[in-house]
Parts: sequence; C-alpha cells; structure tokens
Amino acid sequence: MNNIFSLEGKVALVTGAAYGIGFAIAQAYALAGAKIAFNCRSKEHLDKALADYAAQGIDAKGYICDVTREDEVKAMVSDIEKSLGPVDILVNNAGIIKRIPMIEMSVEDFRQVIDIDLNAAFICSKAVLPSMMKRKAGKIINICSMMSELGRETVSAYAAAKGGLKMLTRNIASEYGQYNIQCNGIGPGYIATPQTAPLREPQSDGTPHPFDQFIIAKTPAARWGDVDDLKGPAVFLASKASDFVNGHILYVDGGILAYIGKQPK
Ligand code: NAP
Ligand code: GCO
Repeated sequence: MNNIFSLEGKVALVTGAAYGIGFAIAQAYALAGAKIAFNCRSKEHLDKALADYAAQGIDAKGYICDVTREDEVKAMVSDIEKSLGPVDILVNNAGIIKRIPMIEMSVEDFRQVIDIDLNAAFICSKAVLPSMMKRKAGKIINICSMMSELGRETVSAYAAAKGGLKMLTRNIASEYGQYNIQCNGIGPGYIATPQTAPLREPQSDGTPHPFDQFIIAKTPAARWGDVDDLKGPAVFLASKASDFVNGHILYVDGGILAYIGKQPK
C-alpha cells in the first residue's frame, strides 16, 4: 500500500511555496520522494525559503516568477524541464487575499486578486499540460478554499476567484482526463499562516480576536487548521492512489462545511 502514495522520481512544481501552505505541501512531496521546484515574487522570500528547505534536507529549486506573467511561467517551466525533468505534479497554490467591503474595493484590487488566484492557475496549467498530454500522465492540484463554496463580508474578489478555481478544476478534469491527467482541488479550512494572521491577532486588551473565536465556534474540530493537516491530502492527490479521482475538491476544513456552528449557551 505504501507504494501507491510514493512520489519517487516525480517532479513537483508548487507555486508560491516560499512559506505557508505551499511550503508544507512541498515538504511533504519531498518526503514522499519528489524533486521540488517552487516560486515566489520576492528575492528575500526566495533566499529564506531555500535556506528553510535546505534545513529540512530538501534540495529545492527556487524561482523568482510572478504566476500572472505567462512569459515568466513558461521560462520557469522550461528551466525546470531542463534541470529536473518535465513537471509531473503542479500545485497552483500561489494566492493573495484583499479584505475590503466590495463597494469600497477598487477595480484594480478586484482584478489583482482574480489575476493571481484564478488567471494564474490557467496560465500555469496551460504551461505544463502539453508535456503531460504527451506523456499521458499528470497531476494538477488547485488550492481552493471555503470561499469556493461560501461567501463572507469583505472577500468578494477572493470568493469569486476561488469559486472560479473550483470550476476551472472541474473543466481541466473534463478536458484532459482522457490523457490520464487528474485535476483536483484542495479546499483548506481556516489555516494558521501569514495570510490569516490578521484574523488571529489578539485584541489590544489581550482577549482573542473575535474572528478567531468565530472560527473555533464554526469548526467541529474546535481549532484552526495547521499547514501539516494538508500534507496527507496533498500527497494523496499527487500520487497513484488518486488515479481515478478527477474534478474533486477535497475539503480539509475540520468539518466547517458540514456544521451549522456551535449553538449559543
Ligand atoms: P501566504 O502565506 O500568504 O503565502 C502565499 C504565497 O504565494 C507566498 O509564497 C507568496 O510569495 C506567493 N505569491 C503571492 N502572489 C504571487 C504571485 N503573483 N506570483 C508568485 N507567487 C505569489 O498564503 P497561504 O495561507 O499559505 O495560502 C496559500 C494558498 O492557500 C492560497 O492560494 C490561499 O488562497 C489558499 N488558502 C489559504 C487558507 C488559509 O487559511 N491560510 C485557506 C484556504 C485556502 P511572494 O509574496 O514572495 O510572491
Ligand atoms: C478569510 C480567510 C479565508 C481563508 C480561506 C478559508 O478572510 O475569510 O482568509 O478566506 O484564507 O480561504 O478557506
């Protein structure tokens, strides 16, 4: 059974994996035997990430590449192919969020979130699919969200992008499943990373952030998720174990989507 979860000999590109969820997924893939490539936009983040991977004994190949730029993505994928081999596993993880009430949000801000959180997955998937089609094998994993299913105040652009990403996942699965390419999504719940740090900061009087308490009450597991909670699901969707799973969004959310929320005492 262990072998069906092995990624030995595979090349994995995890976008935005300088830290946070992407870093944890790349770590898990390396442990499962994959060769790792990752990217981010900032040289500072890249240098620190390379040191962090090395400290874990992972010889990751890092790139400064903005996933919204097709020319940069194509150049990165081409270099990965030359140095590590063709990309077997693509994780579209890079993403941002802007928490602004919709009527106060500028068109530029809305467009930037859509560009990074949705259009970039199209760009990166398009860059790796032709080679996967030739080799009749490939795994694409899109990092969706609770906001692929639910809305909430101030995250209109993010929810629109993550809802679109769910349907892009299903469309890639539909269009390329015949080439033995599986495209699935992971929908993390509320995970403790830099992206959600503002929602967890204690208040000036030291009491927990109201949103922190809200999430604890909405999650049957009664805790925030940790990036380690995503490692097993990510390895499953990248491995042979999921060769007949396609177009599926695997929610790793501690039960939020199943739960009406803790009843007030
Ligand atoms: P994070 O801590 O903010 O990390 C985001 C990563 O993406 C960073 O490495 C960042 O590096 C990179 N990035 C951002 N824009 C980029 C661009 N245009 N090109 C290349 N890299 C870019 O976020 P996270 O919490 O780990 O989230 C990772 C993914 O999971 C995102 O798609 C997010 O929407 C999703 N997600 C997060 C949660 C959660 O609770 N944390 C839950 C559900 C889904 P640079 O800034 O250096 O580019
Ligand atoms: C927010 C959070 C969420 C999480 C995640 C939940 O402001 O509501 O940032 O969007 O990041 O996407 O799955």
